[in-house]
Amino acid sequence: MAKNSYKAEDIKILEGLDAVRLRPGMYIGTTSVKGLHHILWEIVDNAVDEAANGFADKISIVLYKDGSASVEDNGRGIPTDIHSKAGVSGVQVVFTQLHAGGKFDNDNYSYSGGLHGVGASVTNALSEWLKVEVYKNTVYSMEFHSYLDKETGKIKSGIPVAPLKDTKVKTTKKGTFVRFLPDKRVFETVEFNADTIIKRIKELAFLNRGLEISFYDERTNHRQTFMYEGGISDFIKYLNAGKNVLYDVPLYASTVKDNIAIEFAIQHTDNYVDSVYSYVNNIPTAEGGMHETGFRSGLTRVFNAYARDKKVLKDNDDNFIGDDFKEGLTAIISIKMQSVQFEGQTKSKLGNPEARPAVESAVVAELSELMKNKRLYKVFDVIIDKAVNAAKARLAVKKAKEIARASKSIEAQNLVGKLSACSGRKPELNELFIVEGDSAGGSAKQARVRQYQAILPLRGKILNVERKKLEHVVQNEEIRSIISALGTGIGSEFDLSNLKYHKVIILSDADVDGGHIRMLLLTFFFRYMRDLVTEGHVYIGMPPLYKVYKGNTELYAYDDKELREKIDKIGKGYQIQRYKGLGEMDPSQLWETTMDPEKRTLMQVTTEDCAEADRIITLLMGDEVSGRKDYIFEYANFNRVDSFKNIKRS
Ligand code: 1YM
Repeated sequence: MAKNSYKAEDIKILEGLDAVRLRPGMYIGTTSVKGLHHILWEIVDNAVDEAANGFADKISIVLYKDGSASVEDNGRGIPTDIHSKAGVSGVQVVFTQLHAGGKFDNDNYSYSGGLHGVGASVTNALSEWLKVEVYKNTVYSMEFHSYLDKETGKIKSGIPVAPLKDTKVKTTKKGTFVRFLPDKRVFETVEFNADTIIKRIKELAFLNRGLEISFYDERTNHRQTFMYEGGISDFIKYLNAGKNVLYDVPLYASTVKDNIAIEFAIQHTDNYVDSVYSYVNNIPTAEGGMHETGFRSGLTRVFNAYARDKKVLKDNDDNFIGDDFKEGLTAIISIKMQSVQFEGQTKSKLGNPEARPAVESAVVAELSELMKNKRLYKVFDVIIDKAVNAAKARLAVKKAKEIARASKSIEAQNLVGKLSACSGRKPELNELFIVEGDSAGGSAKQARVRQYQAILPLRGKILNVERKKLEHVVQNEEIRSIISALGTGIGSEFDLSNLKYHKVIILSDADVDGGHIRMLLLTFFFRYMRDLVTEGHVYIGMPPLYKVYKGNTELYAYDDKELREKIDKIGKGYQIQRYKGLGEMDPSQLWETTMDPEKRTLMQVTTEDCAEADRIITLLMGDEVSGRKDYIFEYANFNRVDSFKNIKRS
């Protein structure tokens, strides 16, 4: 090429940097503190790339008191020879030509990291000055300045003070050192934030196993170094600190597939949500994309294969779905590839379609390999076990939705024929008595204060919802009338704000049958209207067991101990009536002993520990007969309300 054509190219280069000056937002997104850090990351990215390509293992970042920042690595050093096309040194091209990263037609320079891919020249364009040193036996050095062009009145930026110079000063160091002063005229603030920088270099250290990144803040004398021998496995351990992990060592693999470097690590916790973080060329992809999709389908495929192999899934069973493997999953998927396309709202979604099959097959291949390792059987068994439970929960939710739909149609049909509603319209004052038997129901109807007390008599025992298929639950007439009376709906459609009675009082006999009805109702409430219980709306009415009377004096006793006290109180010549059922009381007695807010005793049902309540209900009302027998022999007496674990007197 003729010499004068180099000059033309030089002019074009300078215009390039002026364009950056003119519209910095186009190149770094913003001139806020975020943009300020962006021009630091452009330099750091080049150093990290050098490390990712295997030529450097140390990077150090320094913030100076004068407001400048420097980055140094121990790699090959930016090329110092003259670039054939540009006719200037490689260093000069890198710092003065836009999009210079990787433009040396060099296949080794494969992973260009910068977010916008604009490279170090943007940092130069937006700095008052920038200094480079390259260490290759001797120290090479070059400086760039910005200055005010007096002729045009405009600022020229990134102008070489002199060509790259071999200072001939001998050095045993290798690598590149870059120091720059961000231009106050460009940025809203020129104060670097140490916390922001530390957070990012920690992430970079996790993502680049073995790379040592040190940080020194001259302004505060703060020094910190990050280096993770375990890379993203250490990242996982860090993310899972404080959670209950299901196995100690994260599963980890690293491979190359279709020219894409793929690395992933996973570990499960007893959490229910997943935390999957993905990266492309060390850039977080918060919106996911092709690599994440491939990762998830790879996991689903390989874990399903394992579950079949281990006969957890029988021939007729459906495969687990992707979501079944998500519960408690903490994972990092990090890939490095060329020609990255970012998409999405925040440009943080990987668009390259080729990443998907590459990652999927890499995950399948690598995990299949690990599955052959006997020492890891336990780990995979735990993962499959977790999926089994997740699948069960998923199917239960599906059924609950069906029920909820059915319960809506119940409310539509007016099934409250048996209900004697109250006249008051304030749910917080209203009480619903669910009463065992028609005769007690009749007494209660006569005794009640119509204004705020409603009565729902139950004819027989209600269905044991624990042992019936869920769709049968909503077909049971007693249950339908309860759902209809309360107005809340059930299951996933349950809405406490529609509750028509803030006290729901179960009134059953103080005998074995009465106790049983109580448990059946509580089981139903707990399974399908849990908040009704946890929010303290469910009560158990306490009819007395005895009446002690003499002349006009009548005293009631709720248990044998109280009976002796009342006998002592009333003195000689007393008579005792033992109530076998609510039906034996006349309306006025029922009012006085059980319904009158002034005199009655109610037990409020609470479930402070839902998981434990759930376990006990499963035990007491479930299909597993032997467990129930054991429990009943040990603790339970259905005739004592306090056999239900967390009952409080109120
Ligand atoms: C403190 C910042 O920029 N290090 C760095 C940059 C480069 C190289 C080495 C490098 C790359 C290649 C060959 C190659 C860059 N070179 C270029 C370009 N640290 C820092 N260290 N030799 C050296 O990729 O082929 C751009 S960055 F374009 F000149 F090759």
